[in-house]
Amino acid sequence: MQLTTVYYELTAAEFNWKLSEEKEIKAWGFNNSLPGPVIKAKKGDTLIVKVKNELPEPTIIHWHGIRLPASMDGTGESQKPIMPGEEFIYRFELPDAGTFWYHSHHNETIQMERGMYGSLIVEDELDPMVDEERVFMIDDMKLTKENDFTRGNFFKRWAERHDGREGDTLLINGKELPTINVNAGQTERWRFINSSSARYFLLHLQGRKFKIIATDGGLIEEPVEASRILITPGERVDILVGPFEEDDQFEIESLPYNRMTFLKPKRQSFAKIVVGKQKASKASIPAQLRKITPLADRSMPINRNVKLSVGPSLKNGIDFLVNNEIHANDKPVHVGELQIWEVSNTSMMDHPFHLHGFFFQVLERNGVAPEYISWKDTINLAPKSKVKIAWMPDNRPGIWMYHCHILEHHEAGMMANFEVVDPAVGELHKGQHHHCH
Ligand SMILES: [Cu+2]
Repeated sequence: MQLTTVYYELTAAEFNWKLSEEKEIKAWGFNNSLPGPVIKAKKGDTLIVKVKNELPEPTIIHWHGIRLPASMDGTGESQKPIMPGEEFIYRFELPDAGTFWYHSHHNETIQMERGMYGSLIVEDELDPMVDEERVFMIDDMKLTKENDFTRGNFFKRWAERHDGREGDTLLINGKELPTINVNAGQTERWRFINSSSARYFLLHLQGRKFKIIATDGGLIEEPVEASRILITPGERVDILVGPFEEDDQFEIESLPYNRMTFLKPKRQSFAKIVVGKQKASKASIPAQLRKITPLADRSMPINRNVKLSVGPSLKNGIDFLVNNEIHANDKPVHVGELQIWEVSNTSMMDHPFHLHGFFFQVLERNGVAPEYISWKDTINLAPKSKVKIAWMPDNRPGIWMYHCHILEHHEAGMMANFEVVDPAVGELHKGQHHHCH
């Protein structure tokens, strides 16, 4: 396969965006589009993205799910914010195929709510042949009557900090309840990305069966038939749908999911699908999509505990904690040393745990092996639950992080930084330092 360099320019700015005929907002986003442009490349390509900041405040872009060098991860720990009027060039290889995304990682509760995200699709020769591919970025906005983002009084802000910000303006690809036309007789690949601040999206096609074929880190081993699947903030799921019958109509909806907040779970519609004329299919879906080698055995001992909790706080009323700290620093890990972590949630609400820069495999959830093996970077933790995960720190030393992907919880402290250390390089630095003196 020919490896190439793929170049994009993203300009972050404020612009007017129509969510529907009635609703227009002052969006913040990329290239005057919400979501930003779909970035497309092939596995193994080098991606170069020049980001220009024309917003009135600094920003940083995170490449969610990409196994890139720490210096390109786009967090406040790995780079200086891109100031208004400035540019930054991100450059990294794309080692994995799959459904990824980019989004602001600076003042996220404001910048992402206003639309600073887009998809990054990495294709592969292994991808099953389908008739059509679509990317669906799920979001919601909490807007005032004037269609702005004002946050409201102290109590509303407190509830938002506790629950995460959810609104009644439901979006697929930046549009409110769009109609999507498809053809009968076709097999399509739909790539779902949950880019909302806090909304749990329990995907349902009004009962129509679909096949799950990929998670955060690309294809799973075999298609898995389902009629619903939970996609939490940050997660991605690719499904195969169809073939549908001519004149069929249904909605892409989210079933009620109770994540134990003040907000009441509801069944909600995101888009309307209208099936048109029959078309011949060229789809070819192998029984085995790929092979995934297990990283670890279920019985291997845990070498780190990460506890997510919610506790009272004198200063903030309530704190969102990692190992009893807000904005925590966790111990370093060494390159090449297999990590077996137990992530537990001792709180009474759900949290989606996201690890930057590395994929993990779930070994157990509450002591039970998962239904199928997959690569993940974001995983939900229901109240009073735990997952045992395995991941391998490869040779990409630097400062990394993990956090709850409910943006308000992240902001309120449910995050930790940790260093990936290459012991050999560490030694080398010491030697050089000594030599200088
Ligand atoms: Cu959380």
